[in-house]
Amino acid sequence: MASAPHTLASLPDISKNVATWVAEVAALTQPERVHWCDGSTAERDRLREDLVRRGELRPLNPETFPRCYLYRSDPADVARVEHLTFVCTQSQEDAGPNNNWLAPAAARAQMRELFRGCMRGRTLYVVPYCMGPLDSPYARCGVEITDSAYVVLNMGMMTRMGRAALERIALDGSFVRGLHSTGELDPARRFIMHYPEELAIESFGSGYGGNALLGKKCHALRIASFQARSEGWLAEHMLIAGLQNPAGETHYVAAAFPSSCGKTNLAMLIPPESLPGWKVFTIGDDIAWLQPGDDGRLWAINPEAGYFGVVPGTNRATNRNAFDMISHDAIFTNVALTADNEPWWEGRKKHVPVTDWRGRPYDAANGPAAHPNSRFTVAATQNPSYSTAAEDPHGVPISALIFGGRRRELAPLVYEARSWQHGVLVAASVASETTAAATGQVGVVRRDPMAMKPFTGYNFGDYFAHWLRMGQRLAHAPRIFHVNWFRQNAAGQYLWPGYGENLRVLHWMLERCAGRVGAQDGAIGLLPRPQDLNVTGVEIDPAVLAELTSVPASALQRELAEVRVYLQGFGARTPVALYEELDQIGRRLETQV
Ligand code: SAT
Ligand code: MN
Repeated sequence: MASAPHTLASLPDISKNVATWVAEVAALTQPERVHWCDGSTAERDRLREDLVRRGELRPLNPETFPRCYLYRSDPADVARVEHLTFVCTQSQEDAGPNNNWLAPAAARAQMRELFRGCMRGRTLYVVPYCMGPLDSPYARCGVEITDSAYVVLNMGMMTRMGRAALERIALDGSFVRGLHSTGELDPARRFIMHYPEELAIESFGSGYGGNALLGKKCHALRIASFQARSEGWLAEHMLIAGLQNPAGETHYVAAAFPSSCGKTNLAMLIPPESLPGWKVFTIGDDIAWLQPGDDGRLWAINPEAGYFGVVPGTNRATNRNAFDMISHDAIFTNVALTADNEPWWEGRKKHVPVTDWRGRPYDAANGPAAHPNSRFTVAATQNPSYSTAAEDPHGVPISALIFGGRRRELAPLVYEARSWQHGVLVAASVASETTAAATGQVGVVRRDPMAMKPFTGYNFGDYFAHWLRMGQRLAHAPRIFHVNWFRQNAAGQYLWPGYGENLRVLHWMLERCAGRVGAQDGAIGLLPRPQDLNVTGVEIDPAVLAELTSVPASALQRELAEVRVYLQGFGARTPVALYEELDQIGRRLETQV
């Protein structure tokens, strides 16, 4: 077995720790060779060529989709597997009812047997990566060991990967240890374990997305949220965008929606022609690390360097920026193919599919041509609305935090929380219909506090308390809003046009932050009055607008009762302040009815 990395001699002690760990893992997993990734283009090209030669990666039409590739995952490995994802803290209470739990020693023992000899005949890749700008005090590093070249290619686009990250690790003195093997892709032998107290992750049996690209959900959310609690910051499932109004003022917002609810679209929104002078800049589309600044404001960095976005539905009308950025240098996972060897997905207007995502001749009877959770991977710098503020080591100051979900009923288009404390209740009460981003039934409403249900690495009761404490540390806390782009009428039609028109809602929020626009006091929170929303240039019936900004009292009453029961599920760890907020809304509701 070739092992000693050529870089080792020149590296300080901490990297020798990396090398010791790599040697231990290699002894257990028995790879044929060990490759330390340097993150160079030459390395990337070689990995790509290898995968193409082995038939695992397929080059797409070089004229229309230059340097784009198709990857087909195992048909039983197409989404995150929440029921096989565990948080292994010493005490079960610390993981909370929001996580599956196993005792760390038991989980380690079980994983050890799965990993034993699993890389025989394969290459072990050592992938050092940095989450956040390399020179940011808020960035954190990790090393992922994986036997998947596809994972290496994706990590190379999604993170700052390679030699520079290893140098940063030497400065930091610590790193998150992530061990990943695709194993035999047997769903019965698939586990994603997190050991937040040891800053470690072990993932076996999946090669897909958040199960396998360990920098993303495993590190930047589950492990980081745990670290953030003890260090006094927040790791959140949020896009970050800069909004420039026609007067030239730019404000930054961070918004949390569950997977596959439009974060990527909002982060790179294109203002409609009827809203001239507006510009939207993207800082990030999925994860935000938020730190209180010396100035009392909340500052955000995007720990990622690329996007792993949902492909279906992307076209020139819905998201021209996304459509343009995925037309070159992209990896497509589980999309269909046209006769011209172009990628195809539901919602792509041009062409027709001839081969489905599994590689079979396309037949509508088999379901959609592209998998509903098919994804693109691209470097963030390919986005036409990419902002270089994403590279600012201190991040950007946040004016508004936005929460939302996919809800047919109840939740109005937008409302504002009365205070930080009320906002924490609003965020903790988020519920959304499930999507194809995780395996399981699609379209059932479930509670998804802060859109972090699958991603908080500790007890939600403690998490809510941490959020409340963070507010106390912010002299100029962002305002908190809730949105719902997905409200439907009785006939099942969407009431709000969505996409670019969502900027009208963001406009109201920014005007609220500036104290320039009014609101009406509703039991649920502060709602725009019809005259407060800028609807010039969009066709929307005043009656529909009234419906969108109203909340049926009986439904809200039911919701309050459900939220109370949900919060009680975290026992004594739920902060009393959240019940006080619930009581207050209940009282307002009574006096209103
Ligand atoms: O599979 S991922 O977790 O990377 C994507 C998502 O669910 O948001
Ligand atoms: Mn996500």
